[in-house]
Amino acid sequence: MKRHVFALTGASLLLGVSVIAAQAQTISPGELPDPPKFDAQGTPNFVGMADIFEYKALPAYSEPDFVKAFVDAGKLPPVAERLPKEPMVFKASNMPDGIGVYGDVMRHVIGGRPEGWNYTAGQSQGWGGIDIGMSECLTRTGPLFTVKAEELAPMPNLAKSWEWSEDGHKLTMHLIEGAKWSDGVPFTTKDAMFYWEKNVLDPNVSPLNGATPETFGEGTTLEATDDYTLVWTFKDAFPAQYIYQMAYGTFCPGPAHILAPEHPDNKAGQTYDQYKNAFPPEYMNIPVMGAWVPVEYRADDIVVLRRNPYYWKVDDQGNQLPYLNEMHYRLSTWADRDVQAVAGTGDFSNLEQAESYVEALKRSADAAAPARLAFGARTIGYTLYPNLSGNGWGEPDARAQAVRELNRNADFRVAVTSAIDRQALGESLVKGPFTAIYPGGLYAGTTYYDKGSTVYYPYNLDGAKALLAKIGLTDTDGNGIVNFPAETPGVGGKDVEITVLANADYQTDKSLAEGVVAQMEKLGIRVIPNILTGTQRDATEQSGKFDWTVRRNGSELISVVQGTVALAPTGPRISAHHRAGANDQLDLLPWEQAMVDVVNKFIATNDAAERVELMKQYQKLYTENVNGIGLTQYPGALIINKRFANIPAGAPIFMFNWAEDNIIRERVFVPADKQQNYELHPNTLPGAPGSAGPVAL
Ligand code: BQZ
Repeated sequence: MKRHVFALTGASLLLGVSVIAAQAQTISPGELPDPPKFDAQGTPNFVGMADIFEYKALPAYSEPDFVKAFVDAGKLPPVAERLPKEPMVFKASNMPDGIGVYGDVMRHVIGGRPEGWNYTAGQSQGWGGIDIGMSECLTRTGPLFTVKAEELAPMPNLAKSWEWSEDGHKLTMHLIEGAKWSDGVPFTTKDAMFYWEKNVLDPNVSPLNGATPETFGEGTTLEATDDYTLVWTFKDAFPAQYIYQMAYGTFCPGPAHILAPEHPDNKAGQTYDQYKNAFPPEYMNIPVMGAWVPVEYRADDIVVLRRNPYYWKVDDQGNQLPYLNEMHYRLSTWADRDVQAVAGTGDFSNLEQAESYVEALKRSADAAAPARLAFGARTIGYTLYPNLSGNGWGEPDARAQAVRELNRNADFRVAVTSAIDRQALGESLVKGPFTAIYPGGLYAGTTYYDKGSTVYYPYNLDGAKALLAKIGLTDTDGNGIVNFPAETPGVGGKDVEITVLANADYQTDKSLAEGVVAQMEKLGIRVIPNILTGTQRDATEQSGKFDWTVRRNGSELISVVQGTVALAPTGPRISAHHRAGANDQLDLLPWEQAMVDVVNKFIATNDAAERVELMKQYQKLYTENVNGIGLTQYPGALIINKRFANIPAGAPIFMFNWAEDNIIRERVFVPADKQQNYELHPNTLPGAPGSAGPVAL
C-alpha cells in the first residue's frame, strides 16, 4: 500500500512545497533482498520420534561404580528402585557415537547470575543451560530439530503419553510412573498441580519464562484424577498446539514438597516476595528432576552441579544417565563464554554475538584447536519493538504516553522502519555473509516463512522524514530534533525523545541499540538508550516501563509451533510489547486483533495446508503494519570441545530451544581416553535439600 503524505491544513505555499517534495518522497514497499548465501550450516539427520527413545522396563540397570558404592554402603537404594517402572530409554542407534561411558565434566561459562532456585516463582538461575539442566517439563521440544517434518509433534517427557476425548475438549495425560526427585521423593501430579494452581493461576506469581493461564488457552482448566493422570479441558476442540507450551520454559514443575510450605497460602504472614526468594543461591541440593543438582555456589565465581542419582532416563543397555558426573557454570560474561570455548578453558558456547564471529572462526580453524565450531541456520534475530499499549501498561508519564500514541500510529512505525539502514546495521556487527536484511516477522529460511507475504519498507530516509511531517512531527525549534505538536498533552512543542531498552549483558544488543540511536538521530528523533543487565532488562520489559525495546526474538518466529501464543497478544500478559493496562484490558489495534484471530485459528486447526495459509496472513499483517521493526538476522554456531561425543549433527544453537537442550546433554559423554581430571567433587552425590554441599561416602 503506497503511503501518500498529503497534509490537509491551509498554509498552501509551505504546503505547496512540501506536497511537491512529499509527492517525490512516497514510502512504498520494495523487493526484499534474499539473505546472502551461507553454506557453512550443518544438516541434521532427520529421524522419526521412535528412533530416538521409548519408555520401557529393562531386565537390568547399571550405574557408575562410585554410585554403586553408596548403594553397597546402604546410603542409597539400588538403581532399579531409584528408576521409574518404565524409564525413558535412549536408543543407541540414534546416538551419533553410540553407548557412552561415565565420567568427566562439561565446563560452561555464563553471563547470567543465579537469583535463587525458585524457577516456579520466577527466579532465574543465570541461564546458559543451568535451568535447562535442572528442570524437566511435561513435554520436550529442543531435539525436534532432528525429527522429520511429517512426524513433528511435542516429544513426550515427564508426560509419557496422552489421548484426546472424542470431542477433543479433554486431553488426558499420563505421567511417568515411579520417577523421583533427586532426593528420592516421588514425582506425581501433586507437583504439576502445585505449579498450575498455586503459581500459574496465582496472579501474584510470574513463573520464569512467563507462563500465564492464557499460555494454555483462555479458560483452560487442569485437574489430577490420580497420582499419574492429568486432565486438561480446553474451550477449543483438539488444540494440539498447547502441548508445545507444556515443554521448556512454561510447564516445568518444581518440587512441591519443598516449595509449597513456603507459599503464602501455606505459611501465615509469608509474603510473595519471601516465597519467591525462599531458596537463595546459597541453598544447596534443591531437588530436581533434571540430570544434575546444584551442590556448590560461589558468588560471581562458579555453580557446580553433581549427577542426580535418581535420574529417570537410561540408555538401551540399561546404563542410568547422565554419563557426565558434573556440570560447571563459571559466572563470567557471555562474550567470555565464546573466548573460553575456542581457547579450550571452557567446553561449550552458543556463538550468538556476531561481533565475536571473525575471531572465533579464525581461532577454531586451526586443526589443533581444542573446540569445533559448527554453524546452524539463521535463527538469531533481533527486532525493535514499540510499546503498543495506549491504556496505561507501565504507568507512562505524559511524555511516554505521547510516545505510545506515536507507536500506535501506522505512519510513524513505517517512518521509523524506513529510516533503519539494515545493511549498515548488519555490517556494523560483522562483515561477510552472516547478517541478512530482516524486516521483522517470521524468519527467511524457516518452515512457515513466505517471501510473497512479507512486506518490506526499504531504507528511505527522506521518505521517512516526509512521513513524520505528515503526522505533524517537524523540527519547530531548528535543533535537528522533531517536536511534538503544540497540542500534545504535557509535552507540546518539546523534542521527541524516546527511550530504547536493551540488554547490557550482550555486545550485540548494545551495538544494535546504539545503531538505532544513531540512525534515528538522522531522522530527527532523539533516542535515549536504557541499557540494563539481563534480569533488570527482563523485569523492566515485563513491567511495560519502556518506549522501545531491542529484543532477541524467541522461538515463535522461527518454529511457529513452539511459543505460538506469543506470536500475538493472545492474552493480557503474553506479548512482550503489548500487555494489558491498569484495567486488565488489552487495547488492541484492529490489525493486532486480526493477528490474534489468525494465531488462535492456527492453534485450533491441525490442517497443514490451512496452517500454511494462516501463517501467510500472519506474516502480511505483521510486516505491513510493522508490528515490530526487524533489525538483523544471522546464523549462530555451536562451539563444543572436541573431547565430547554424541553431539548431534546440525544442532542449531536456537530453534525450538537452546542447544543446551537440543543436544540432549544427558547422553553426551567423553571417551575414556579423552577424559580430563576436571571434577571438583569426585565420587560425591548431592546431599539432603538445604544441606551444605555434596556428600562423600
Ligand atoms: C542460551 C540461553 C539458555 C533468556 C538467555 C538470556 C536471558 C533471557 C535467554 C543463550 C542465554 C544465552 O540466553 O544467551 O545462548 O545459553 O541462555 O537458557 O539472554 O537474559 O531472558 O530468554 O534464553
